[in-house]
Amino acid sequence: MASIASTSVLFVTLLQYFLVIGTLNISVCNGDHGKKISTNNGDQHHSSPKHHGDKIDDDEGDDIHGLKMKNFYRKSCPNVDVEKIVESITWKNVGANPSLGAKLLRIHYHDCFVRGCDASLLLDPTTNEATQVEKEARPNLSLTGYEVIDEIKTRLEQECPGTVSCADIVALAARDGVSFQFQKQMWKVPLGRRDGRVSLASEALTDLPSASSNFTTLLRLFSRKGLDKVDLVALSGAHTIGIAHCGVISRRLFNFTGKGDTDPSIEPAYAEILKAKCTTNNKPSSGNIIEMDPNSSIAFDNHYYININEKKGVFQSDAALLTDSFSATLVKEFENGNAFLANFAKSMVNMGAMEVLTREDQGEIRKQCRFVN
Ligand code: HEM
Ligand SMILES: *[C@@H]1O[C@H](CO)[C@@H](O)[C@H](O)[C@H]1NC(C)=O
Ligand SMILES: *[C@@H]1O[C@H](CO)[C@@H](O)[C@H](O)[C@H]1NC(C)=O
Ligand SMILES: *[C@@H]1O[C@H](CO)[C@@H](O)[C@H](O)[C@H]1NC(C)=O
Ligand SMILES: CC(=O)N[C@H]1CO[C@H](CO)[C@@H](O)[C@@H]1O
Repeated sequence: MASIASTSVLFVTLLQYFLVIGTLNISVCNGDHGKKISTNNGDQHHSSPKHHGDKIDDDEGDDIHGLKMKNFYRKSCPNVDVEKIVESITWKNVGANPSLGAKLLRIHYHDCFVRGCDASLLLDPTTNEATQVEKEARPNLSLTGYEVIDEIKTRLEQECPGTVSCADIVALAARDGVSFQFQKQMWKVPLGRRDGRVSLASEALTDLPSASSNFTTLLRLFSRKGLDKVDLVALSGAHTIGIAHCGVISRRLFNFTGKGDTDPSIEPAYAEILKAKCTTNNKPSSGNIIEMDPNSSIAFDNHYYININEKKGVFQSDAALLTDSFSATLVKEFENGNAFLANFAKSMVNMGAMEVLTREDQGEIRKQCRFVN
């Protein structure tokens, strides 16, 4: 299994290489990092294909999937610093409630994996809807943080009505939520996403991996979206912040093979800590919560990888990163905080460009993030 997967990753990497050489101007799905990993902090410039036109125009940053690296809203929303507004509202909220950073990051991930980063996740169910929307899908029920997106949107509608998409706001707020603790932007967010008009719960169930996914399944679901093994390992590092509900791991802790047992791949003493936290009155209690990265669930750092190597990954999907040899090498590599942050930044740009709507004839700019126009 693993060797088929790595062969296909290599193949995709080679294919991209020839595309870039061939046309010099094609945006590739996942940057150029392929099997290389970056060790310099935060610099993702060398990862995006450069323009080779002879005109020099600062409106034209590097493009990725039709998104603009620079100045996307400069003409449509003149004299307004869109990014600054998103940042200040996000930082105000995250400053008051540090757990929101994780919520905003997870919203962006869920949005992007289902129909691309088009804010479809934000749509509320309407009364005459026959089918459920993404928000109602089981994996999404514990997402919150939508109010922060609404606050940003309301403010931007006052500044420049009908201009800044909810999908761009989600991508920026995810970056700014993570960036708050560093007090600087941890990566550049290419802009120009448009908002989708469709949201289906059924797609959230098929496109999002589950906490019990094995490596083959994780890689299959990431590859389908144009993300590779480096992206998978780097983005999983998002679990360095935030919480999980005990319900998600109760089988793993209390009934792994149906015989009242615990997943033997969890370090035994840590398994006891988790079981204690996930129990109330001597009974498994699925509503309890645990920190994903014990004692460090607010700090965006390399602890996730140290935990995994100590067999203290919370989900099977986290532990699974050790079951593929290349992935296991990366887990070791990302114990270095700078290597992690640099690769996380790149992979967030890749994830944020998945299946985006960018042409005028695609999607719309919503007036309210919870409803289509
Ligand atoms: C690799 C496959 C992934 C799986 C199977 C997975 C699964 C989960 C699950 C089950 C939870 C717990 C939700 C709860 O109980 O409330 C969670 C939380 C979280 N996930 Fe993931 N996730 C994955 C990848 C990602 C990615 C790529 C990101 C972002 C880049 C991300 C960001 C987060 C964050 C920040 C939280 C904490 C949310 C909070 O504190 O409320 N996850 N994830
Ligand atoms: C991974 O999980 C899938 C889906 O549950 C299953 O079909 C497959 O056999 C598993 N692969 C391995 C290597 O365990
Ligand atoms: C454990 O799993 C088995 C098999 O799925 C099931 O029959 C049993 O009821 C479960 N036990 C508990 C306590 O949930
Ligand atoms: C977290 O902190 C508590 C209290 O300081 C300590 O007892 C516990 O061992 C720590 N947990 C981990 C996993 O480091
Ligand atoms: C509140 C709630 O129902 N949360 C569910 C979210 O999804 C996970 C896994 O898909 C369930 O185990 C939770 O119970």
